[in-house]
Amino acid sequence: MSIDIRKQLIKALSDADGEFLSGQALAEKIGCSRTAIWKHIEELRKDGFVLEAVRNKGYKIVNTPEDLTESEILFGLETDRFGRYIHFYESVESTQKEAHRLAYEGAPEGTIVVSEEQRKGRGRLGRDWSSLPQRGIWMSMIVRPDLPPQKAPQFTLITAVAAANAIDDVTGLYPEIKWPNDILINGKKVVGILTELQAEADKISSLIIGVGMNVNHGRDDFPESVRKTATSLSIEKGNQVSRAKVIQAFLKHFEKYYQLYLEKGFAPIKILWETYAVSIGKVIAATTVTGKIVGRALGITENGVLLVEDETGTVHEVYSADIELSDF
Ligand code: BTX
Repeated sequence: MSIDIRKQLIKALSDADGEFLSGQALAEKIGCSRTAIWKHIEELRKDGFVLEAVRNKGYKIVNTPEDLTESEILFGLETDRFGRYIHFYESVESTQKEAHRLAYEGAPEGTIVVSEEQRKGRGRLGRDWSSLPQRGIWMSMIVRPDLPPQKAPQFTLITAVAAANAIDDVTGLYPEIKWPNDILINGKKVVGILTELQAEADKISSLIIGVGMNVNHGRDDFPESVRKTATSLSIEKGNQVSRAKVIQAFLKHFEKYYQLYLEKGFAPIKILWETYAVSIGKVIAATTVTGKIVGRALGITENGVLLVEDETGTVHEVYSADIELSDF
């Protein structure tokens, strides 16, 4: 409902073509209270709209948040390969789906697919990923390492380190990684990572790594189901964040860590990962496909597998799970 008001408000203000519209006129037009208008105006400001308000005249939009474009991503990009081939869309079902198709067709390593909106963004295990237009980074990357498929999960961790590092660089915020694929700020999810595989026999043919990052969402932008657990960079930072800059920083760090991994293996990535890890040393509940393990997270192995020690002292190797951090 409130997202609707917001949309109508933006439409009314842009249709006004630079003329002022009073709070009363807007309230009547949209069919809501003047307080609601005022609240949404404040939300728009937080999201980077520059609005002028004049007593007895009303409001007008002076400037809108920057759109994400291919040239914005390329301008200032410091990588050699990653992000050099960009497939940019206004709206797709899922950037993963597009990247899979491109990978089958032979797209080179470093190709990225970015969309302003995903109509059916996906998480792990068939879950949904909310991907509102213009608010976030909805991106998939094609990576073609010459490695066996068992190594694929390590790429989720390399990606998490690169994303955490990019957030840290661009915003100065303090991101934490929750094994294996979530990045949290102040305990709330800001990034989700989805690593999918195309393999032939015992060799990776390509990895499709999806990164979903909430960047310029206001609180009301999230669907009710995740409003309490999700956050965005702009909510945490208190101002608009350039999506292009975050993408550039992410690609730069990913390229660097990927190279490091190819040269030195997982050990240096593990150290970097641990510096951002939130779950290590804590009591957690890991829900796997076979059941729930409650215990202390000891750390990750050289392969990126999570080690959890239960109360009997048995150490479990967890390859894939949903983790709850709690005070059990
Ligand atoms: P996940 O399975 O770990 O998390 C999915 C869960 O996260 C959902 O069930 C929901 O509870 C919550 N959630 C949904 N949307 C959001 C959001 N915007 N912010 C915070 N929490 C949310 C995580 O899966 C992997 C997500 C990858 C998304 C990228 S976007 C680009 C690429 N294309 C695509 O379709 N998926 C990937």
